[in-house]
Amino acid sequence: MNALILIDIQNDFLPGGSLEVPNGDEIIDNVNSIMDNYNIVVATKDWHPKNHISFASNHKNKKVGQKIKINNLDQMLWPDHCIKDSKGSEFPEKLDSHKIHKIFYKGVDSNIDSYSGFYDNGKIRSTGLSNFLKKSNINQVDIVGLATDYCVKYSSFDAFNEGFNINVLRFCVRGISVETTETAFKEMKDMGISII
Ligand code: VGL
Ligand code: ZN
Repeated sequence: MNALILIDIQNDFLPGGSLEVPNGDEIIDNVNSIMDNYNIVVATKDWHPKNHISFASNHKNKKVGQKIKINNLDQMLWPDHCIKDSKGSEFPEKLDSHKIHKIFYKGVDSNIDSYSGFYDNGKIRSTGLSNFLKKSNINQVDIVGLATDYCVKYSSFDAFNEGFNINVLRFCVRGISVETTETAFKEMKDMGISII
């Protein structure tokens, strides 16, 4: 049984959004075109409270793009994005979201960020995604979405470590910056993840 995981395909990560991924909108038609090839389609949503620690606006004298340490974890500071129940956190209209069987929410705790769709950055809280896939007898997982260099990368690492066979589909992912995206593809390959 196979599953397609849509990582954070949300308005704020698309051109015009508050944390836009360059050309992120190019993946939507491609993702729509493959959804019917899977037994199950699931999606993650970045889903932050307004006071989330990853927002530069919640720290005095800090700017977007600065890296800080919080509880010994590296934290990049972002513009406010994907605030729960906001327009920016919704799926884009063009996405065939009626084909999504279940949505998993990440970054919901104000005190810790969560790049992976499986666990938060401290590996403390599970989103339930892994259990859901295992209960559904999924062994093959294809990963698509935004952004290659953050949430797609860490979701693929966790999927790999959870024992799934995984592919990251290059024509259905885009990254925030060219450099970190190149590094992300290399790290994924080095781990044994196939990029197809
Ligand atoms: C993401 C930065 C902050 C992502 C989420 O979905 O890649 N990046 N929150
Ligand atoms: Zn976020």
